[in-house]
Amino acid sequence: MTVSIRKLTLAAVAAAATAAPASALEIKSSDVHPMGYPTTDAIEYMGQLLSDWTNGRITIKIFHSMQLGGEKEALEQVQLGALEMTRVSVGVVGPIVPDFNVFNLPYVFRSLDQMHNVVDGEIGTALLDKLSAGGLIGLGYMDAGSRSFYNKTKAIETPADLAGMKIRVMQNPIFVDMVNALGGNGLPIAYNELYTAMQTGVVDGAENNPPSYESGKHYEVAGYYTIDEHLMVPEIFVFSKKVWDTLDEVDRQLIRNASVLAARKERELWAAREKASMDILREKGVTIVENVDKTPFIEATKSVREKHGADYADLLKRIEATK
Ligand code: GTR
Repeated sequence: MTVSIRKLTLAAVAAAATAAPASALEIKSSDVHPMGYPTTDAIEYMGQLLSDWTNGRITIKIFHSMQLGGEKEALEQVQLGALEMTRVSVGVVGPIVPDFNVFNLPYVFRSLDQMHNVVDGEIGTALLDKLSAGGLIGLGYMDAGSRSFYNKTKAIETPADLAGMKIRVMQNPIFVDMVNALGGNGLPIAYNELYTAMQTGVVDGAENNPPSYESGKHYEVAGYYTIDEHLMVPEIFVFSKKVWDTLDEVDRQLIRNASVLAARKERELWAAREKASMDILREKGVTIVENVDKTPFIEATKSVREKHGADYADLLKRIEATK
């Protein structure tokens, strides 16, 4: 099933060679993460491939580390065509293409394999296609593991420990409802404002995967981490439809081929980084609650799956049936 790197490269080079001379294209792409993170490194790799295939005619310039602000703004810029590309969490895509919210429901996936089979299969492709109605071209998915709670005051063992805690979530009402259903107080705040929000006590904590918690140095201000894995939200990288419509077919194919390889690269980098981040967190003395009983977390969030999943019953059944 998987197309080899060699095939994609040969096809891309052949396409580039037979094409009429096309104009130079610098793709500006943003990411909230720093260089050295799986997502930014994968996009850098994509840029190298494009540049190699076209003798430097197509390049990617990465605006990393929140240089262009948060993810909501980045998506708006891409919709307007002011920015060609961005890599974001599906968490902020739900408000643009509601079907994506099926991936934003707590405990919707049983395993990483199931999530991979969903995004790599018909469901994942159909959802990417829907993005064009929102002015975006979906290029591919990236891994982001599972998200878990962290805070500055105590080790969370059960949902009851979240009582009264202000927890930052991504800007999507589902996540506010999720934290509230667990007994906490969910507050939507942009990622680029989170560290300060925790430091100054605007919130008591947040939730994220180990690489984000570690690379954002959030453990410095919130040293209790509970591996309850309430969300497994994939990420996507998208191109501006406005710009895409001006590109010729050859360039689009080159970008598509490089995207397949970039997504594959990120998946490899992700698995390694997740382990490395957990090691760093242990080394830094973070209190990590592992082997937590997930049952009460799953039960407490049932109402969220029911409320926000109601319009997508068929889609959810197909996800459930995916191995
Ligand atoms: C990270 C994700 C980012 C961003 C961030 C957040 O895991 O990679 O794209 O969504 O979480 O919590 O805002």
